Amino acid sequence: MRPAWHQCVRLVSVCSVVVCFSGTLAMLLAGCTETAPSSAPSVPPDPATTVTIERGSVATPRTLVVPLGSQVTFVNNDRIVHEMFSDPHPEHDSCPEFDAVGRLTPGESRQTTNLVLARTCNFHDHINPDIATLNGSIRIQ
Ligand SMILES: [Cu+2]
Repeated sequence: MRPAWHQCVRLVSVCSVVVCFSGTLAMLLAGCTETAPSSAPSVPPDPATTVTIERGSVATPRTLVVPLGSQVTFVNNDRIVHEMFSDPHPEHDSCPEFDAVGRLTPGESRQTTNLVLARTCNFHDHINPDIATLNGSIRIQ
């Protein structure tokens, strides 16, 4: 027995409602993701606790004095990779907090973990350990 014409019409309209509904849902979801903030506004690094590398050397003061418990941000604004670690080279065991920085590709930045011991941490670029302008020290007090 052939389905009656009105049954086909009803089937088609049910299908269109489903398609329409899922389309609307997709649009709503897309709208939600588009209107949601893409990312929190980036906070510029605090110059008091930031070491910036540019054109093959540390561009900010190579000696910083930071408060106990703070973190130091290393920013690589150079065109080449740098690997920032604490002295001595190659053991890097004087200030393990610096292990969190390590390899920085151009444009990348990373923080030490919290510097919770009052002391002076000397650092260097593990790729260029003998380049004095890529060495520095952080006094934690
Ligand atoms: Cu090293």
